[in-house]
Amino acid sequence: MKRTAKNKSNLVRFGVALDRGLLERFDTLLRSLHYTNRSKAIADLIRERLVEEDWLKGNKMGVGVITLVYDHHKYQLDNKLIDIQHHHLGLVLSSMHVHLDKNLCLEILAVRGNAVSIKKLAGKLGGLKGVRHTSISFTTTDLDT
Ligand code: NI
Repeated sequence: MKRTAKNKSNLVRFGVALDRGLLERFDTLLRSLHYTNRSKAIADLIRERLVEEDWLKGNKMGVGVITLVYDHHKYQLDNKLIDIQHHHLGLVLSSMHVHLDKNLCLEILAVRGNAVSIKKLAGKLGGLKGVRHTSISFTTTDLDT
């Protein structure tokens, strides 16, 4: 039967066969994350994977966060970290510094650019002596999908 009502929604329903145990674990995760809608959770997962794929190709602009934990007693490390950021003004949007304890500092950088440039920057910062941990997370401003 042909639909007469105009459906402007792009929603598509499809069936997925999953292992029962896998689905139960997924539902447990969704409850812990306070998801009330399994469809939204699956759409979020797919979107996350697509964003990651675009980033890995390095050809799309994205925004992200570089997180660094470092020992501020390390000679000149603060200056080196700041110096590198000053040389990447096109990538670094903002930074936040947190004194974690007597020795450790947390530096959080909001960045915008392509994956290759941001990974390079994170590598430069994270490769300095005294940096204990570096992580990058990224997302996109292109949320049409
Ligand atoms: Ni500090």
